[in-house]
Amino acid sequence: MRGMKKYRHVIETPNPGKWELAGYEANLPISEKSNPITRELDKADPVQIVQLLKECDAEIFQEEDEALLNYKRLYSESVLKTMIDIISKVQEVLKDPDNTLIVLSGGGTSGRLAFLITVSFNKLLKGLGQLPCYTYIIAGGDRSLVVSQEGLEDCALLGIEELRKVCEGKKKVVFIGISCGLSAPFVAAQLDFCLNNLDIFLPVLVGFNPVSMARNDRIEGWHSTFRQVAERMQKLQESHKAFILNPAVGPEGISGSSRMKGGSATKILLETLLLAAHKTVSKETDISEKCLLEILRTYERAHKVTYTQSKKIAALVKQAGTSLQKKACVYMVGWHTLGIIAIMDGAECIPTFGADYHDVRGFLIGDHSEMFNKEADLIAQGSQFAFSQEDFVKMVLPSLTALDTVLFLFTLDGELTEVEKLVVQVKEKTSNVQALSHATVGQYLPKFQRELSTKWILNTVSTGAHVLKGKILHNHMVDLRVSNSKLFWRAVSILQRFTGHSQARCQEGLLKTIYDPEVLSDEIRSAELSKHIAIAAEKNQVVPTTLLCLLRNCSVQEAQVRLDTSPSIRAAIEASLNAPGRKRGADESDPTGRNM
Ligand code: F1P
Repeated sequence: MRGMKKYRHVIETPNPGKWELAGYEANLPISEKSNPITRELDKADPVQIVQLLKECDAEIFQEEDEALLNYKRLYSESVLKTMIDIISKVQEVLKDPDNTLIVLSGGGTSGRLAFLITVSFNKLLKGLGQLPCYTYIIAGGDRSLVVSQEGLEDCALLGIEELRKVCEGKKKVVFIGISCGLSAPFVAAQLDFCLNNLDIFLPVLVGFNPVSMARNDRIEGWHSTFRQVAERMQKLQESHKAFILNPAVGPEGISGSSRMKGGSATKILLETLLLAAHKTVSKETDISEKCLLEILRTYERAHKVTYTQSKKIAALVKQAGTSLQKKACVYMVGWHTLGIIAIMDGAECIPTFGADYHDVRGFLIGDHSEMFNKEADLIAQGSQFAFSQEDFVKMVLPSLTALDTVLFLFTLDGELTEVEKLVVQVKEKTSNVQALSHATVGQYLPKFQRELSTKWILNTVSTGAHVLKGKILHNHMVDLRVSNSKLFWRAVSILQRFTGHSQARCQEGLLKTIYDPEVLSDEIRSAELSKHIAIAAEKNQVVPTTLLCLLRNCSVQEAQVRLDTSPSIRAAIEASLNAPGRKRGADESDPTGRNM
């Protein structure tokens, strides 16, 4: 029997997926499991892709099911209670802005969301004539906002150094460390530092796995694992000295792609929490569960409103897919914070799909002064770091072709002459111009929800386009860039899933491809993981090459030729999976992945 629904929902979420059952891919945390909903995503057409990802996103709002494993969910009482406890701590900081700070930190999408939320809430304070009291840290600094640099998420000491710098002289700091998978060493070390300095810091961990599923492998140059830090925090939660906000939102539509649901849930949780804190800070009344639920429901409504446009989103997926298939580009040009969402989406395509930085790119139109910690790291840093209106006009417009797709993102609130001007210029070069415009009347969504709606659409468009390009097998990112330790182990896990070989054999195969043409010596084999990653991050198609080598028992060169002469990566792998005489892999024989 399903658990009773406690709250009136805006959307009806589908029945719980079997990922909640004990034993389903038991050795993987929720954030890395494969979602049963999207198992056939690679064979879906644009309309089906949108439908499947819509269902995955709806799981964010699904309630706890007592009949199953009993994972905490967004609407669970314990999650709402933790939010209320954190809010009162945030309010103490808001009341004393001179000596205090709220720091949001993370790597990749989590760091970009830390940035976006900081920009929004400092602006809110400015509007009220108050001092800004938010700041962000992203692994790799401001450059990582535009171009992904996952390697730096592995640097524990760098995390602490950055945190020390921003908190200098502060008497009280609320530190919000975001790591969707409870996995980034950069964030683990920062939380650990806070735990050692509880007189100043209140550490808060945001992520989407239970603590028992937090990463537990050794962190290079560091004494604890992420799980050990999280367990320490868990013990301190009762005395309100540390908090963990970690509802389950279900596996990602593309396994491990935490930029999707993880990123969306981070935005929902933190904006709800901070907005509620600001709303009630000057009132005598305490914040109530009801107030949180009201805000959370506006996000749920945004999901419903967004996917009423499924047909149009599917058309966008198709067009973006066609551009990528023809080796052309997809540009997403957004006004104000919608531009940040666009940049975020483009940057993540590089590690997720092994894309080139110019395949899918976001641009921010409008004023970007006072947004960044160190704008100089981004301005005039070359084509790879292009992100602004000036950059778009100077670097993209002149070389735009008829095969490229340009998607404009804006709100219908009076700045249309600016939009029109740019559209006219773009239309001279390509007819593949689309607009995603948010209404300010009728089906109107508030700012935060407009941003989330945009994020859902862009995630679907860029993911769907790469599915159509043949970059996904079932729902696995088989061409991910092996650029940090989490991604290294995800690569090994993908190899195991599709070949059925042992972890040791898959790891050996991966190293062979990484070091090719060098022969693997014992010295190489026993080198630190960071050495393997530094080399792998610079190479293309490391995972598909290894997969082919393992499936066909062939050389790296032969695998590369096969990939080069195949219509897509997926086609090359499927041909090898079906090659005569090959043993069936784990994914085919045991969809629960229990034998991994
Ligand atoms: C951080 C992150 C992801 C990105 C990629 C590498 O993950 O940068 O945002 O998509 O998977 O890791 P997390 O620390 O939030 O789990």
